Amino acid sequence: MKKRTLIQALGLAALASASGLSLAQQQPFKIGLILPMTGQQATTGRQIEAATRLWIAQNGDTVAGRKVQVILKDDTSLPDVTRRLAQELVVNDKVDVLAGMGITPSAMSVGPIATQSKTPLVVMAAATSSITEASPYIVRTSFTLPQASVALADWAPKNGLKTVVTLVSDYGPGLDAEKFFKDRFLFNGGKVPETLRVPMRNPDFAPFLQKVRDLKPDALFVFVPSGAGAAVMKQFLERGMDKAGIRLIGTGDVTDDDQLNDMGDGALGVVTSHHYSAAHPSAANKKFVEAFEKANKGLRPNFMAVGGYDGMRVIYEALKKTNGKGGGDALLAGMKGQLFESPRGPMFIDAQTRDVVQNIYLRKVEKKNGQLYNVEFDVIKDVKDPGKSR
Ligand code: VNL
Repeated sequence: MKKRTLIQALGLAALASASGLSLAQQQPFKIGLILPMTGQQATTGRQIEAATRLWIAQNGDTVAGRKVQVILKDDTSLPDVTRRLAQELVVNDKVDVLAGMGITPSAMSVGPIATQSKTPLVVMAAATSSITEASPYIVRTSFTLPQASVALADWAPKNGLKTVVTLVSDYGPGLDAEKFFKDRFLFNGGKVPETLRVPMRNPDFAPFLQKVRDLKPDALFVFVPSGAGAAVMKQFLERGMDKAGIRLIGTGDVTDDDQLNDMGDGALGVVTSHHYSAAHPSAANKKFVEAFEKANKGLRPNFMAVGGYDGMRVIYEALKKTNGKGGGDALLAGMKGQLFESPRGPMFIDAQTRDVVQNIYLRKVEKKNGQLYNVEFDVIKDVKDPGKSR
């Protein structure tokens, strides 16, 4: 009996080594996914969680013979909580990869943990340029505000907009949007009579919009984080700013696909620049949107969902390259330089900066089949983050 057990054990060991499996590989590969599932940024968490579930449903939960396990934690978008959760995931759960990061302060707070533990951190949402410099283990699959803002600063003066007031959320991505829009717009001969900043938490846009109305620029450029766009749009229209001849422009965060359809016809004609639209006309995107909506009671995927979906691809491909072995440095190496077709279009992880290189599209809100969409009308190809050359 004893002998038989030993022989069986040896047989299993031989089988395991023949298939290249070590004991460590029989442990699940753990992804510590930290998202704001409640609180002000909950829509971002919901979108990314749904996208990671869709990725796994479509691609399986086993990669190179290794079972993948996602451990989801809600940081309520408070960076102190993000940091504590990341610490616990690394120390107690021994996760192989950290991922998520709904807002910039969350991503920044986890940078040192990623570095010290040599754990790759895949930033799926946050979009301040400098995030990738917070740790050599950070890889980004979302976008950067400089990437999105410069395109619009080139478009605006060619389309009759000579004076533009900026209105941004007063933290990392907003300051990036303001700086990169303004610098480029001034360079192109435009005028920026005022730069306005609203608090990130519980913003009241009314006093700022009143000020814009009084200044009467050709356009108002807006950056607010995903989820806040509908409030801006509502107050912009309620104040009759459009009727006063002021156009609303911005990065695509303001006409977020998550909310756009509820904004009403007042949103028609709003021009934004961004890396993803649910209306992006490719077969890959059509398939993605249909599957996402089907799996989520008709919820339309937004740019956050795409950041999560592509983040999962980057993790899966890196794990494949290590033949299921993993290891922080090997995974990081496997993430660098990935090039693939995303639902957003072609995308590339720059091996040097670990940041995303992608197309930026100019889009206009139009009605298609009774629904509002950001319809792309121009593209700037393979845009690197302009923030990296500062
Ligand atoms: C950030 C940037 C967050 C863009 C966003 O929505 C967004 C960020 C939550 O870096 O904090 O749309």
